[in-house]
Amino acid sequence: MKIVFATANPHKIQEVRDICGDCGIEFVLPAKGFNPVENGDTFEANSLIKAKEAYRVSKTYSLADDSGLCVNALNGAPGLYSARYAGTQDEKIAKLLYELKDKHDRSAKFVCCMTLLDENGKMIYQTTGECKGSIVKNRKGINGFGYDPIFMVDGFSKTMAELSSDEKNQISHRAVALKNVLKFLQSMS
Ligand code: ITT
Repeated sequence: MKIVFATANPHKIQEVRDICGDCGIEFVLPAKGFNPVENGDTFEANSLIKAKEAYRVSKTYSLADDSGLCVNALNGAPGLYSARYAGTQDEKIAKLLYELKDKHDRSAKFVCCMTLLDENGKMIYQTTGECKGSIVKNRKGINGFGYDPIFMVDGFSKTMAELSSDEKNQISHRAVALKNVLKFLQSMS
C-alpha cells in the first residue's frame, strides 16, 4: 500500500519510514504543488489541513503530521507555533532557553497529531501521540532535528538528540501516533 505523507520536513518522513520498518506501507511525498496554509488553532485542525492539501494534489490515501513542543511554564508555547517560533532552529532554541531562564518548572511534552484520509479524501482516522520530558539548560547531542537537543525524555538521562534514531523511534510522540495509525490500518484489512 502507498500512502502520501503530507510534509515538507524530510526528518519527519525519514522517521515515519524508520518507525514503519517493513510494515508493508510505502510512504511517499505529496505531488508537486503541495502548499498547505496552516491557519488552524489546534494540532488537530492543522493536521487535517495538511492531509487535505496532500489529497488535493495527490488524490490518494494521505497522512499528515502536525507536531510541536509544549512547555508548561510557558502555557504550552511554542506549541502550534514550534516551527515558526523564531528564525533558524538555533534561534528557536536560544529563544526558548531564554524564556525559561528564571523558571523552576521545566516540564514539557512533544505532541504529534496524525490525520489519515482515504482514497476519496474522507477523514477516516485521527490520533495524537505525546512524549513527556523536560527542557535542559544547555543543548546536548547531534541526532534528530528541531528541539531534540534540549528535550530530556522522562526516564532517560539523555536528550532526544543523544538517543539513537532507534531509541527515539521507540518512544517519540511520532512513534506513538504512527503505531496507532498502523493498528487502525490493520483493523481495516
Ligand atoms: P510540515 O508542516 O511540512 O510537516 P514542519 O516542520 O513545519 O513540517 P510542523 O508545522 O508540524 O512541521 O512543526 C513542527 C515543529 O515542531 C518542527 O518544525 C520542530 O521544530 C518541532 N518538532 C516536531 N517534532 C519534533 C521532533 O520529533 N523533534 C524535535 N522537534 C520537533
